[in-house]
Amino acid sequence: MRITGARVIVTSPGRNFVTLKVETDEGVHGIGDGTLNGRELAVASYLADHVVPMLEGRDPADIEDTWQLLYKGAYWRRGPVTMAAIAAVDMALWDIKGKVLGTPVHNLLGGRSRRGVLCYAHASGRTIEDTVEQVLRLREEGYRAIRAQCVVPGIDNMYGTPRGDVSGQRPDLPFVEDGWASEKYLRFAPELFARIREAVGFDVHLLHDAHHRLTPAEAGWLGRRLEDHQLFWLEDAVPAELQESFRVIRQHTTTPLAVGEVFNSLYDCHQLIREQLIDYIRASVVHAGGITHLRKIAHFAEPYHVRTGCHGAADLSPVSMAAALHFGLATHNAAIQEYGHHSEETLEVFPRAWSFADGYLHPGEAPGLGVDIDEGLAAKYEYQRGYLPVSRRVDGTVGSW
Ligand code: GCO
Ligand code: MG
Repeated sequence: MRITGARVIVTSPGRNFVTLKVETDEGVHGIGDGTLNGRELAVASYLADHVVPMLEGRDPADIEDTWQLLYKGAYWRRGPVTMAAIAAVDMALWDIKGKVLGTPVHNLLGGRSRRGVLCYAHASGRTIEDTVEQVLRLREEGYRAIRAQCVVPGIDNMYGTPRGDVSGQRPDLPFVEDGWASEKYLRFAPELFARIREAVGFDVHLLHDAHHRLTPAEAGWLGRRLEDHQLFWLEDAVPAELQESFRVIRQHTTTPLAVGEVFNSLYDCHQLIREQLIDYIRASVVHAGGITHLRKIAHFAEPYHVRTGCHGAADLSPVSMAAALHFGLATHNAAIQEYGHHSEETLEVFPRAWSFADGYLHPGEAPGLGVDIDEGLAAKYEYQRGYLPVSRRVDGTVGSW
């Protein structure tokens, strides 16, 4: 069996997605996600201009060898663009292998470790009351784990919350600018979780994302004050380029720590894992080199009591979600999966076997990844240039969004 070609499909059903479709001489095809939010066309070009010519004529069964060829063969290593491109190929090859063998990808990864993959949904409010109400509604819908984010009084626009008044935003910029003031947030967040716990009690997991904006000392302070509210995790408390900064946080709190959605490889997190500085690694199947590399991260983490909680915001396509769920069903130390809901238009472009029931996601039993792309429909949604927001502190300096 040989790969005859591969095509990059860029579509924007509400937001941009980059999909690779790999075709073979036996008529079987596989698909993979290579979406990098805000920098999509860099991956599309990396794939079309540099990777696709290397795939033609190869046996799609040799997944590990193809991975090594694309990783080591480029000489230039790692980074989100490279690793998302490799991931797209990797997912497509696992998809093909499953289809050829007539079995779901999770069966190729060792079979089922659990009944379904625990997932968390997002509650995001402008006020504490609003956020509490959303948590209650999501619990009613069957979610057993819920991430809660709320606008902090005095910081009108910030990550993870509904946008407020943006009339003051500069019209000459293609991106929006959010604000930030750590001291306001630090006083507010413990109050938010106290009020949520009062309303829902302790029979639901609560999560929170600080989105890289604190210093280690601030994160330790916050983690300690959240301990009584028993969070499932505090995510991205500090930017993690400096892995040793998590030592400081660890010394001050036992609130479980999660990090890694912007990581691309095991080399970004080996110290965090080896020194047990975190509890959950959030690397995703698309931004960390596909199923092949994500498994290596998970296996490395297992003896250190670190479990996975893969990034799954809505800017990772339904193809990524399928791959993450096969990985999550099979991998023993996969703890939870983020479930950022896709728009109806997106779900129509990507017909899929995966589903949600009673707090758990399941990849389904279809051969391969169990997800496809409707190319006719995809062609109707043209690429739209888009940027992530930028965050500025009170004095105007750029911070981490
Ligand atoms: C999360 C993430 C996302 C990212 C987004 C960037 O926890 O889901 O923080 O919301 O910000 O995926 O493209
Ligand atoms: Mg996050």
